[in-house]
Amino acid sequence: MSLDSLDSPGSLDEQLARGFVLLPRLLGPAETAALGEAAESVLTRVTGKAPAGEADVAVWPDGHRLERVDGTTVHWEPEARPPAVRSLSPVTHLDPVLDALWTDERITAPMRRIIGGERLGRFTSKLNFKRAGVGSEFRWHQDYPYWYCCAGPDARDVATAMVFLDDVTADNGALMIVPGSHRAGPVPRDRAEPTGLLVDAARTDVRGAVTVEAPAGSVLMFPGLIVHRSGPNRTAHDRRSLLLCFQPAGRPELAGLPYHAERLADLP
Ligand SMILES: O=C(O)CCC(=O)C(=O)O
Repeated sequence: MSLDSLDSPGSLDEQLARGFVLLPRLLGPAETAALGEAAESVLTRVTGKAPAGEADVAVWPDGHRLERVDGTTVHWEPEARPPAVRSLSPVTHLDPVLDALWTDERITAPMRRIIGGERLGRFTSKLNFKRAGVGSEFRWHQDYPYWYCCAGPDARDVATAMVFLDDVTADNGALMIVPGSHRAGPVPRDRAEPTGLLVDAARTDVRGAVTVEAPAGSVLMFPGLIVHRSGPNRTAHDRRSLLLCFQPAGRPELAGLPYHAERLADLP
C-alpha cells in the first residue's frame, strides 16, 4: 500500500480478514513527536550505561550483539560504525509517555478484535530505531517462533501494534507483509540460517506481499503468524517505531519466561 491509498485501507473487518490492520494517522503530530522525544531520551539514558556492547553482552548465533541494561535488551546494528542501536526491548517500563499507550483505547479497541478477547495483557514492547543509512534489513520471518521458544503454544495469541514515529516509505525500510499468511500457521524455517528463526522464502509463497507505507502517527497491527520483512534504511532520515505486543490478560510477560531453543524442533 502506498501513501496514496491510506484514506481507504478498507473496513476493520476487511483488514482483519487479510490479517493486518493499518490505522492511518491514529496519533496526532504533537503526540507522535512526544513519543519520538521519549524514545530518544530512553536511548540516551540506556546507552550512557551500555557503551557499545561492553556490559552483560550476549552474542546471538548470527553475530548480533545483545546487551542487558536497566531491564531492557540493547540490540546493536551488526555493521554500523560508529555503533548504532537497532532496538531496545522491552522498553515501555523506561518512560511513562511510552507506557501510556498500553491503555490507549484507540489502540486497545482494534487490538481486542484481533486477539478476540475482552481483556488484554502485555506480552512485550520494543523500540526499533532503523537509523538513517545504517538501519539494517530484517529478513522474512514470523514473530511466532521467537515467542514460541518462550511462551509455547500461547504465542499464537500474541499480536503487535506497531506505532510509526516517522514517515515510512519503501526506501526507509517499510514492512512488507504477505496478506493471509497467518492462516497457514508456522511456515518452513531456513535451516541454513544460524538462528533457525527466519522463514525459508524458497519454500514459502511471498509473491503477494504488500509494502506498507504510512505517515508518522499511523499504527499497523498484525498477529505473530503473519509473514513479514523489512528492508534496510537507505535514506537520510530515521524510521523509528514503537511495538506493543499484546496477549490475553493473565498470562506471563515475555521477560519472565526462559528461552527454550529446543522448542524450535516442534516447528516446521
Ligand atoms: O521494524 C522493523 O523493521 C521490523 C520489525 C519486525 O519485523 C519485528 O520486530 O518483528
